[in-house]
Amino acid sequence: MKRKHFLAASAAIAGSAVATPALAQSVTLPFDNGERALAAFPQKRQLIVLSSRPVQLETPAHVFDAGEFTPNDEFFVRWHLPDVPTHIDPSAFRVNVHGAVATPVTFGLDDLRSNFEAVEVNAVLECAGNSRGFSSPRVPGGQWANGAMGNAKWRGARLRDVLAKAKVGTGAVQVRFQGAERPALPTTPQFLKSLDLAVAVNPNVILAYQMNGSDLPVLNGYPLRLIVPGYFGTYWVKALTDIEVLTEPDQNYWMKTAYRVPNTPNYSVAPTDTGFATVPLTNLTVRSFITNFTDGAAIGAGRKTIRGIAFDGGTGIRSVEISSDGGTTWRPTDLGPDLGKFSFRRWTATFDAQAGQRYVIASRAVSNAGEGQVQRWNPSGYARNAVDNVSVSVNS
Ligand SMILES: Nc1nc2c(c(=O)[nH]1)N[C@H]1C(S)=C(S)[C@@H](COP(=O)(O)O)O[C@H]1N2
Ligand SMILES: [Mo]
Repeated sequence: MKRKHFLAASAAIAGSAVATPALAQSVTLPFDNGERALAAFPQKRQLIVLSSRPVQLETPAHVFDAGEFTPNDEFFVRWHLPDVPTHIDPSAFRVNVHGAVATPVTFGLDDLRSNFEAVEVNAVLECAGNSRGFSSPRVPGGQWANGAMGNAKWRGARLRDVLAKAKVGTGAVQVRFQGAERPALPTTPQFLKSLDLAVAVNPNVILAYQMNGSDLPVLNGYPLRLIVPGYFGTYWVKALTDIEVLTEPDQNYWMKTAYRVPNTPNYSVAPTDTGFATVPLTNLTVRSFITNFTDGAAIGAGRKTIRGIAFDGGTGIRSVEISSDGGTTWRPTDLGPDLGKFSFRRWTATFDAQAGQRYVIASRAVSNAGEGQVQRWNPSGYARNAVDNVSVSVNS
């Protein structure tokens, strides 16, 4: 992509597509205060607007029925800081590797493309706060429904190969990542995330310059982002410009204070609990979704296919079961092709819809680690993976 393309894109961001009358449409997410505008931001189709400064866009549920991969132009967007990078010159772009290394190094995009083995991984990117809007009692934070997630084919260089060029020093414990955006106010902490060294050198962790076979959209971190398969999205630093090897655990706000969960079974506490210890959130929890019926739909009678997706934090899906009686009885579904242990996995089942009846359909997945979906609550609504119900009525 050429530079002028991004200048045009940034102009459109500055002009805020939300106000464009031709795109004035809205949706209501299924919880209180769920009214949202739909808008098409640069390089994006119409997505559900959670906020425009910072840009936070949710993928509509129907997209997850169309295929196991989420198209780039329908992939959700989440930034923490309002001033997102919009002027990116790919030929001038550099990522620095420094800190506890023998030789600090700087790479351009061509270096990363030509001088490192290109690897590909299918992996789900899910925001820790995905589905937070369903928390009961409600919790503060972005009120997402289930669209702060997506699955893509990521292509790039292994982080460990890049670190090897700099030669990580003895005493290194973590690696810290920084993107190109800067806070609007000096008192706002810069967005920084760190991985333990053992995680950073996992061969699945890559610096991605492609997503689903194309450049990353600007809003998803063009030209380069960190991919940490199995980990929540907060670690997947976008518009990556800086990699620092640390000899002490990172104490910055985004590691020490934000994105932590109760150190309790299932990261769960009672809403009245206080004083519990916390740990950093790491792996995704196992989830499944019904993708071809929406809650409250009216359907025709007869034999129906129920379709959905499932994923977990990196062991893969062992089974998905469905219920059409609100969870009283369960039966197996057929799993679709295995696209890798970090990917969405399709599942299908059939059920006989009797005229005039109402069905409460639910799905529940179990990972290869034996973990299932649980009802949990924590003050930030993180890692939600409760079993979802979809109620459908059959025309008589
Ligand atoms: N530079 C930068 N990278 C970032 C963030 C950010 O605010 N700035 N947010 C993180 C969070 S919390 C999530 S969920 C994902 C969202 O990625 P997406 O916008 O491509 O969907 O990006 C992560 N990487
Ligand atoms: Mo997130």
